[in-house]
Amino acid sequence: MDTIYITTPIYYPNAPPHIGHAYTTIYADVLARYHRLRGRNVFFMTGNDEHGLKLQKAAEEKGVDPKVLVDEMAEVYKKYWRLLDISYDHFIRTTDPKHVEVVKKAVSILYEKGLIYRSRYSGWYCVSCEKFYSEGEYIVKDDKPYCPIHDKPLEWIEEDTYYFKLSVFKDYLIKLLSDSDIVYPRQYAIEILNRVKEEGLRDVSIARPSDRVWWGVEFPFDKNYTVYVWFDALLNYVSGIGYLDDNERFNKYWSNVHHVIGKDILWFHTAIWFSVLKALDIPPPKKLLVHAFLISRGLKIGKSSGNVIAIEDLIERYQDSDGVRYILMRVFNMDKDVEVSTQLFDSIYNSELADTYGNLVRRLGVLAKKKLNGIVYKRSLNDELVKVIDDTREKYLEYMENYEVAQAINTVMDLVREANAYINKVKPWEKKSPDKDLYNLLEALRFATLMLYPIIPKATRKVADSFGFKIEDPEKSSIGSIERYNIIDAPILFRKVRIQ
Ligand code: ME8
Repeated sequence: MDTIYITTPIYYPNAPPHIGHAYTTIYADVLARYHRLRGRNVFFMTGNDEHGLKLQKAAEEKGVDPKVLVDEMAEVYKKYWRLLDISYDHFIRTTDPKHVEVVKKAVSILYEKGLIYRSRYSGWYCVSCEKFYSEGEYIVKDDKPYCPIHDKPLEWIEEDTYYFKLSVFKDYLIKLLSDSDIVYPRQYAIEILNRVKEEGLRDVSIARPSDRVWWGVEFPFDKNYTVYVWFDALLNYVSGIGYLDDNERFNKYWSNVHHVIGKDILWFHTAIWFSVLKALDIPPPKKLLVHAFLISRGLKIGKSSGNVIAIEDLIERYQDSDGVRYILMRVFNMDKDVEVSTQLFDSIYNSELADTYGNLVRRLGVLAKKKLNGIVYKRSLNDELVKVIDDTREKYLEYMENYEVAQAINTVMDLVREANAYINKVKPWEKKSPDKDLYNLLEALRFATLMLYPIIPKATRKVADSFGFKIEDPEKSSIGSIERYNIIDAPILFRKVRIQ
C-alpha cells in the first residue's frame, strides 16, 4: 500500500521528554523516513496530551494557567524533536479547537447510540497514570493501595459519572485479538486476550466532575463534567487526519494506520481504543506496534523513578542526533525490556558508528582521494561482493517491512564489516591503480548508506554529498549504476567517546 499513517503516543507535557519518549519517537521517525525513501505517501504525527488532572495539578504547582503551561511545553517538545531530527508532518495538541470539536462530537454520537449512561463510581485512582486501579491490579503497602507503576499511594474517588459501555464489545474484542495480526508482537495481543477472558470487560467512566477536574473538554450534554483525559487523547489519532471533517483524507490515511506505543499503554490502545472505534463504526487500526521499556537498574526509566536520562546529555555526549538515534535503535526491543547504561551506549557508538561505518567512510574517502584524485569510474563488479550487497538488501527490506529496525541495522553493519575486511584483504593502498577495488567498495558503502539513512539521516546525507551520489530507495537502485564517483571530502563522521 503506498499510503501510510504513522503515529506516536501523544505525551503528557507536565515535564520535558526523556530518553523513553525519544525511544518511541525515533522508532516512529525511522519507520516514517524508511517509507518515504520507498516512495510511499507518509503522514507522520506526534503531539501532546494536554488535558486532565495531571496537567491541572502540574499547572497549579507552578502557579500558572494550564493553557499557558501546555503552550510553553508544546514548544519545548518541538525543540527536542528538532534536536533529534524527528520528521513529523503534524504536531497535534488536544487543546486544538478541531480536536476538541471531534471529542465532543464523538461523545454525542456514542450517547445517541445508547452507549453512554450515568451512574455512580467509586475506586482507587492514580493521577500519574490517569487511571483507576481495581483490586488485584494495585499493590498494597502498609495496608494502603499503591500504583504498581509509579509506586505512589492511590486516591480514593467516589462520584457520579458517565460510563461508556465497554462491556458490550467483549466478544468483538476477543475475536479481533484472536483472529487478526493487528497487535505486533503477538505476545501483547495474548496478554490482553487472557486479561479479558479472565476479568471480563467492565464499563469505563469517561467523565470527571468539573469541580474536581476542570481542565478538560466540556462534556457535550452536561456542563458539570469534563471528558476523561484518555478518551479525549485516543481520539487524536482520528481528529489529526480529518475525522468528521474531511472524509476523503480521513479514509485515505486511516486505511493504513500504524500506531507505535510503549507496553504501559497497551490496555488503552486495545481494549478501549478498538472498542471505541467499533462503537464509532471505524475499522480497527492496521497495526499496533508495541515496544518494551528502557530500564535502569531494573526500574522503568521515568520521572517518578527518578532515573531519567536527559536527551540533551545524550546529544552532547554523542555529538549530534545521529549517534543517539543509532544507539537507541540498535538496542530497540519490542519484546523485552532493555537495561541501559553509558557503558553500553559508548561501546555501541565507538565500535559500530566510529570504528565500523565511520571508519569505512574515512578510509575509502582518503584512499580514493590519494590514489585517484577522488574520481572513481565504474569498473567490473566483484561477484562475491555483489552477492553480499544483494543479500543484505533483501534481508534489510524484509526486516524493515516487518518493523524490525534493530535486526535491519545489524544486517547492514555486517555488510560494513565485510567491506572493511575486504579492504584489509585487497590492500588497495599497495596497488598502483586500485580502481576496481575502490569502485566495488564504494558500491558496498553506498548501499549501506542508503539503508542506514532512516536511522542516521544527517551522517548519511553527508556521505552522499561528499562522495557524489543520491539518497534513494535501496530497492530501486541497482548495484553498479553509478558511472563515476566524485569524492570531494573524506569526512570524519563520528569521533570516539572516551569509555567511562
Ligand atoms: O501515556 N521505556 O503519555 P506519557 C520505553 N499521554 N518507552 C517509554 C519509557 C521507557 N522507560 N518511558 C516513556 C501517556 N516511554 C499518554 C499517551 S496516547 C493516546 C496517550 C514512552 O507521556 C512509551 O511510548 O506517559 C510510553 O507508552 C509513552 O512514552 C508514555 O508517555
